[in-house]
Amino acid sequence: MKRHVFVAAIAALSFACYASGDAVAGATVSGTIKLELPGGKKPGRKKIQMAADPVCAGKHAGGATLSEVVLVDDDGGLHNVFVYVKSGLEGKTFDAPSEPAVLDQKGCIYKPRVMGVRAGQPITVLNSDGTLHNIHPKPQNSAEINKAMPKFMKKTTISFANSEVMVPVKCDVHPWMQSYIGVMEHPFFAVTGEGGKFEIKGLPAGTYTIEAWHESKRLGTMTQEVTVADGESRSLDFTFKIKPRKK
Ligand SMILES: [Cu+2]
Repeated sequence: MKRHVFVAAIAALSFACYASGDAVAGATVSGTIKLELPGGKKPGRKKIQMAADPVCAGKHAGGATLSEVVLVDDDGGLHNVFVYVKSGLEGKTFDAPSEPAVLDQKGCIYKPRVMGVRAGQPITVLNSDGTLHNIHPKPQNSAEINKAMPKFMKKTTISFANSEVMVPVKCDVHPWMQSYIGVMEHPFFAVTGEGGKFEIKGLPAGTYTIEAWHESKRLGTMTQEVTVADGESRSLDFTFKIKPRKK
C-alpha cells in the first residue's frame, strides 16, 4: 500500500515538473480578431422564431433571441472565430485528453456555438431543456452521428475519429439550432469570445500557418504565418471584411 502511494506521488511530481517545464518552454500566439465595420455599423441580427416549440419559446419569455451567426462587439471584436494551427506541426503527436468537452443544448441554442475538440475526445452532449432535441453532426472525415435526445435524456456522448475543420452540427427538431466543432490532431486552437480575443499557448518553437475560420461564407477564412522561438510571445491580429452577397 505504502509503495503505491509513493509511486503515485512520484508520478504526480514528475507530471507537475513536465507540465511546468512545458509551460516555460512553450510559445504563445495571441491576438484580436475584428470585423471591419464600415461607418461603424454592425450587421443586423435576425430574431429567431421559436414558436414551433413552445418549450423553447418559453425559455425566452423575457424577449426575443437574436441570431448568433455574426456576433460582433461595438468596436468590431468578432466572436466565435475558430483560430488554429493549420500547418507546421506535421510529424508531431499530442496525446488527446480523456476528459470530455461539453456541448449543451440550452434554451434550444447550442452552447457554445463554436468549439474545438481533439480527434477521439469524448464530447458530453447535454439536454438542459426538457424537450426533444436530435443532435446531428455531419462530418466529412468521420462517421455521421444522428441521436435523438428525448426530454428525459439529460446527456449522451459523441466523438469524432478524425480531424476536420469544421464539423457542422444541426438539430433536426429545431432548424435554427446550429453549431460547429473543430476536430483537431493537436491542442493548439482557440475560439474568440469577448473582444474577439484569442490565445494559443504552449506551442513548440517553429513556423506555423495560423488560420482564422468564421462560419459565415461572407467572412470565410484568413491565414497568416508566424514564427516563434521557445518561450516567445507573438501577437497576431486578423481583420475580416464582409464580402458582397453572391448574386
Ligand atoms: Cu433541438
